[in-house]
Amino acid sequence: MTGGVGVAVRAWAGLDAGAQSDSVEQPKLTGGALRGRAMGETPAGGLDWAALWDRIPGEDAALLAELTENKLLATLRDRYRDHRIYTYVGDILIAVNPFRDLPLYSPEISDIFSSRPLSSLPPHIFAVADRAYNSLQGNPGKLSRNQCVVISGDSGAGKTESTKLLLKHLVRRSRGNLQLGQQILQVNPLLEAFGNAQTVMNPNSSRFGKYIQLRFRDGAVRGAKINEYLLEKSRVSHQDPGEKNFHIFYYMLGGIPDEEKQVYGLLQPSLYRYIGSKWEEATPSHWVESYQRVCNAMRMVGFQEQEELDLKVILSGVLSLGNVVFEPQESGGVGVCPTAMGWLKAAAGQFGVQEEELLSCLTCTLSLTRGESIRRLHSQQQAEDSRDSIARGVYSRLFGWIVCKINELLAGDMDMGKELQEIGILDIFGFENFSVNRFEQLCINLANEQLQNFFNHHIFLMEEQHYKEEGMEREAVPFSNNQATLELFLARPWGILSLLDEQSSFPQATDVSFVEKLNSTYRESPLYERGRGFEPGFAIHHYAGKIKYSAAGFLEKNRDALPTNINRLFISSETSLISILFTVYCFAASISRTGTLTPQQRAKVKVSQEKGSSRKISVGAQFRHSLAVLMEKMYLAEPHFIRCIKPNSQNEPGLLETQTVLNQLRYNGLMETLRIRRDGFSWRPSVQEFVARFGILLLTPGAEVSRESCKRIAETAQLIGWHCGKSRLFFKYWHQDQLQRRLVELRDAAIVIQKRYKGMLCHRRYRV
Ligand code: AOV
Ligand code: MG
Repeated sequence: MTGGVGVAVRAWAGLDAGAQSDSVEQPKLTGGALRGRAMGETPAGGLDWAALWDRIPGEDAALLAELTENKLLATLRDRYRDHRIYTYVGDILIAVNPFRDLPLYSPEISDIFSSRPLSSLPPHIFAVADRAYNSLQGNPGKLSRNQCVVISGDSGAGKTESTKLLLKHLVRRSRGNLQLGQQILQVNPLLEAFGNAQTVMNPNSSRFGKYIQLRFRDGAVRGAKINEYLLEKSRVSHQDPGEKNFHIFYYMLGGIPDEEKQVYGLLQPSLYRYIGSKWEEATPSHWVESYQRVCNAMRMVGFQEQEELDLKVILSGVLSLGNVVFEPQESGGVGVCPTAMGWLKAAAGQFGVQEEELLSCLTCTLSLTRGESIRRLHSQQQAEDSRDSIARGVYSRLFGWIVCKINELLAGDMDMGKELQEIGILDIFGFENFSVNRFEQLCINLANEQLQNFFNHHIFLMEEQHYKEEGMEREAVPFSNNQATLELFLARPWGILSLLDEQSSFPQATDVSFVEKLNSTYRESPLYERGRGFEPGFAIHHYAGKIKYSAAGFLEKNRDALPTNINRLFISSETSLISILFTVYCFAASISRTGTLTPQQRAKVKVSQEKGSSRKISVGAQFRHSLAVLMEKMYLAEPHFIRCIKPNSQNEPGLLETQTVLNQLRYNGLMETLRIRRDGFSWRPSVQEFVARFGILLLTPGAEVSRESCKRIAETAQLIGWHCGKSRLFFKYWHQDQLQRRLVELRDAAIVIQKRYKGMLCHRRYRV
């Protein structure tokens, strides 16, 4: 153990240094270090946990003497073996998933990262949060750049856990409105219950992406906002082998007492097709607890009693609807009818609509041509597709509504007109490669492609561009640029999403004609491969490897059409939440502000729905738009990167598979990052930004914004090896910590002087 920090950590975290002499092979912990997650596994090996705080070489891989892939891998492996899961590559944090609880995240440890120079502490996720927080603090009265933390990595690599840890530290660090801080942390069970599910890669996989914006004023959290992306709603009606539906269904079925189930019209779990055999495999004991946690979170978020009731009834309705199965009309009649009316009756009751009207939406399409109403009867397949699309539509609107309610709660006092500073945290679904990859995987992998591009832009391209602009001669570091792949997806009018939209707008187009269009358009592209033996399908060379996509269902999912008249039917539902959910569709903007609609808005929506005047945007186009908005926000912010690594594909603690990790290091471009972080200047503030933040070190009020001032500031902080460009300064990543340390020293000195001065005044007054 080196120095006072280790001792302090040992004491504050409740770690007993004498654990080695104890025959129990567990760390001795008090306080909150191990609280919170039930991993089922306890740390073993008679470890001296406090030694995790020793500073050892290798914690910044950019400083390794030998810069090879093997050396980086060996460093990560050695550190992982010793439970040192965090390693820096310059200012980028690599986090290798421990798949077990480690005593690294207690409030006391959080306080250490808030109060000590980060350069004196080992790599840690709290350090990243702290750096982002410090960078928000400009000179008093001046707003500094917004910050964003970008967390990337494969599915199950630890992004969502990392997000929670960042939030935990930031909330504690900012010491703003305590209640709001707690609420920010407590909404998570609600989000995860509705948005996460078990997949073959991760038992708690996020099936939506989120960008959490924490908003600050004067260093205190004043509000938060969650933006959600692309909930994988197809999971409601279909799950591949080894996968489950969204957690909430299991929590509800396992957690609601039998007598209460009647209120919602819930029956035996195994009866439901959308749950079906997945029920038997599962152990429902912890679902009772999870259900309670979700209910508590709903109350905390401020759901009215009626809303909570409606929500559960609607979820039950989704399950009932899933059981409506069709067969051809008896006695050779045309069209289809349900095999049994019971489930239809139940669903109609739960959705608060007339049974006949719901049936009509499922079994036929009504259209208005030249004032004449035309009725087209559905085939069995069409009726079942309509059923599933209604179930998915209801569920995804419910999820959107929950996020709106959460945002209402967390809005805090953000609307008081004053500008706020922001730290955004991006946690999206990780790169996915299943045995069958569908439209959802294409969107998820496109989002990851976009993130990789953002990373490349900041780490490689911007560095190069700044050197050029500022007249500095430096050799560019070659890296694998994925711009062409991104264009293959997003270019207009020939990118995959545009071609998908084009095909989706032709009523007679099919998934096969879509693939034919792709085959002919990308005949020459090295990034595209025709499907061989898995028609209709195709393969794309992503930055993380080649992925084969099955095109089955692409057009339908992109169109995302609900049966005609379902909007009208649901808007007039007696279950008021259903009515809200389908009204929101037209008034997304207003609802996100208020969570509900005024009677006038409702009436307006009803008219526009009846006229059929609401224009439908495809799922692909919506996703492209929300990605673009997100990227715009992120490009304006100062980024901090966390690369999560999955050490093995079995989610086992203590096991690091060389090839699995090596692949991730390769396609994340970490070797190139290492090189550029060693040789380059990763922090490149403008002269204005720099003087605004550190001018105070000159101890003269209103330091002049000039290169001269910058040089004096750097001298004061004794920085070595930095460069002064024409309008920008070029620093090594550690210089920022050095400067920050000087600021803290100055602040501490000022506090001491202030106290002495006050003491002198009191003393004098006493004497008078
Ligand atoms: P992901 O967010 O990257 O996957 P998660 O954050 O859900 O991955 O992590 C997967 C599992 O790894 C968690 O449920 C924990 O059991 C474990 N884990 C991750 N980080 C830690 C940590 N710091 N300490 C202890 N256990 C951890 V996905 O959402 O599937 O892309 O879509
Ligand atoms: Mg996740």
